[in-house]
Amino acid sequence: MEKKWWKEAVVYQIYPRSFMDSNGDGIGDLQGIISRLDYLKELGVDVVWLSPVYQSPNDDNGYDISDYQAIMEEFGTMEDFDRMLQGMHERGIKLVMDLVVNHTSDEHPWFVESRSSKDNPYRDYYFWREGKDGKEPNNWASCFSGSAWKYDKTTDMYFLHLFSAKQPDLNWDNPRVRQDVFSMMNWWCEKGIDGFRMDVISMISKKPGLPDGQMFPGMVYANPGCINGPHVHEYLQEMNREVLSRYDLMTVGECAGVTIEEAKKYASADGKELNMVFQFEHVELDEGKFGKWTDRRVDLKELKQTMSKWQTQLEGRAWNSLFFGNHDQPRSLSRFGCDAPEYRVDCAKMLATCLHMMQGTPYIYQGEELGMTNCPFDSLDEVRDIESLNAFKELTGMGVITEADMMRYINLRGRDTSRTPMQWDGSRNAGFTAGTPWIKVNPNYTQINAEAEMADRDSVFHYYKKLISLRKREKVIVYGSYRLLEPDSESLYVYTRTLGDEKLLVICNFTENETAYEMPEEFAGGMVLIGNCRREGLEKEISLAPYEALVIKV
Ligand code: TEU
Ligand code: CA
Repeated sequence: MEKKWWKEAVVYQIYPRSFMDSNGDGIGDLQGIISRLDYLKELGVDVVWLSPVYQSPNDDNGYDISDYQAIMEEFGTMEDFDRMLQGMHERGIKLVMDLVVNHTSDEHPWFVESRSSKDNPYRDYYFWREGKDGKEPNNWASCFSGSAWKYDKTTDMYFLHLFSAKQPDLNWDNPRVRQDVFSMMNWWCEKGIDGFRMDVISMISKKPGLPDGQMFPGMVYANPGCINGPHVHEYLQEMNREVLSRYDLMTVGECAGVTIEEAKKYASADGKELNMVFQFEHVELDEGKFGKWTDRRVDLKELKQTMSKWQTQLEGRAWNSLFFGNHDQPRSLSRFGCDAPEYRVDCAKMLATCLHMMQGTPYIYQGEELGMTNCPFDSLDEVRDIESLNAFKELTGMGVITEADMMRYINLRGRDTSRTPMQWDGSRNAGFTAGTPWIKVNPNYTQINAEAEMADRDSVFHYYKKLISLRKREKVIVYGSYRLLEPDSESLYVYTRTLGDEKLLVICNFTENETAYEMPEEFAGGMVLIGNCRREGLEKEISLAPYEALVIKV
C-alpha cells in the first residue's frame, strides 16, 4: 500500500464557535484557538480540520458563507488567521479548511446579483425555476424541514435550497461557478493551508431536469435524491486538475449517502479525485421511523458489520476516514457507549481504542479526547441549532411526535448536544469565556475538563495521547489489513490487524458486564500494547472488565 502523510495523521476537528473565546463576547474566535495551540501540540495531533471561519450571517453557524475570502467578524481578522496558521505550522500541525461550496449564503454577492433580475450575468449561478400551479417547482424537501424551494418576488420565481432558505444551492453545471470556486480554492492554497474538508460534496451535481422525488404515505415533501449525481466525479476530477494536484494537500469529502462503489471513485487510490470520504452508514444504523429523531440505540452486531464492510472493501482501493462523532452528531460516548460517571472514563477509552486501531485516518472531535458527554437541554429556549428548531416545529406541528418526546430526541440526537463549549477548566463557564456563552455550557464541566485531565495520568486525555503516539511508532496500525473476529458476539468487538509478520489483536467490551473471551492461540504469548485496565500477564482465557479495551501485539 502506498505510504502517504495523511494516512499516518490524526485529525482534530475544531468547531470554532465553541472552542475558546478570547474577548469575552461569548463566542469562540481565532485568537482563542491561538491561545490553545500548545494544548493541541501536547495532545499530539497532526492536522486540524477547522469548521468554517469565513464571513457569514450565521444562519447555520458559518455553513452559510457570504464571502469565501474574508473572516467572520465575530471570529477575528485575516491577520488573526495568518497568525493562527503560522502558529500551527510552527508546531508541526497542518490546517485543513472547511470548503462549503454546494451552496452559499443568500447574502453572498453572487446571490444578491443572481436574484436581482432574470438576465443578470449571475442568474445561472443558482437554480431558478417557475412555480407549478401556484406551488413549488417540484416536491423536494429541504434537509432542514419544509420545501427545498423558496419563492422570490423580485422575479416571481423560486430558488433551490437543499438546506436552509439562507443557503441557496450553487449550480455546478455552470462552468463559471466551477472556475470561481477553483480560483478561490487556489487563493487559500497559495496562503499555505494544507487541505480541504468538503461539505456535502456528494450533492453538487443535481439530477438533470430536477424531477420530482418519490412520495411515501405521510410525507409532505420527497427526498431530492441529489446524492452522487451524474457529473459529480467529472467536477471533482476537474477540481483535482485545476487545484488539488498542484499542492500537497489532504482532502476529505463529506459524502452522506455514499456507497462503497461510489467511495471507490471519490477516494480512489489513483488520486484522481479526493484522498478519502466521510461515509455515514455507521451513524445511520440507529435511525427510526422519523430518521434521526428517535431514542433507538445502535446494535453492536450491526455496527461491527458496517464498520467491517468499509474496512475490508476499501482496502487497497480507497482510504477510510474514521469517526464516531462530529459537530453534526451526538457525543460519541453518549451515543455508542455509556456516559454514566462510573463507566465514563473506561468507556471513552474503549471507544477510542476501537476506532483508532482501525485502518483509516482517525478524526477526534473537540472534547472527545476528554470524554465529554451530550449536553442536556432543559427547554427549547436553550437550543440554537436550525435543524433541531425546524424539526421540532414541523414534527410536533404535524402531530406525529409529542413535544415531550421531541425534546427528548433533541437531547439524544440534536446537533447542539455536541456543540456546547469546550470544557477547559473548573472555573466559571468551563474557562471558555469570561462573558455569557452563546450556548449553554454542559454543567458537568466541574468534573470533566482539560485542566483536570492533563493533571491525571489515568485520564481520557492521556489515553488519547498514547493512542496518537502509538500510531507514529507502529506501522501496522496505519497500514495493516483488518479482519473481524467473533462477528456474532453481542458484547465484544474483536478484530486483528496484520502487516507482514506483525499482528495486533484488538478486543473491546461494549457492555457493562464482565465478559469471557478465549484468545486465538497465536496471541496467547503476546504483549499488551495499550489497554484501559490494569492486567497482570495474559492467559489464553481472559475475562474482560466492563468497557475494557485491550490491544495485544505479536
Ligand atoms: O452536513 C450535511 C449533512 O448531510 C448532515 O450532516 C446534516 O447537516 C444533518 O446533520 C442531518 O441530520 C454539512 C455540515 O456538516 C453541517 O453542519 C451543515 O449544516 C450542512 O452541511 C449544510 O452546510
Ligand atoms: Ca470572541
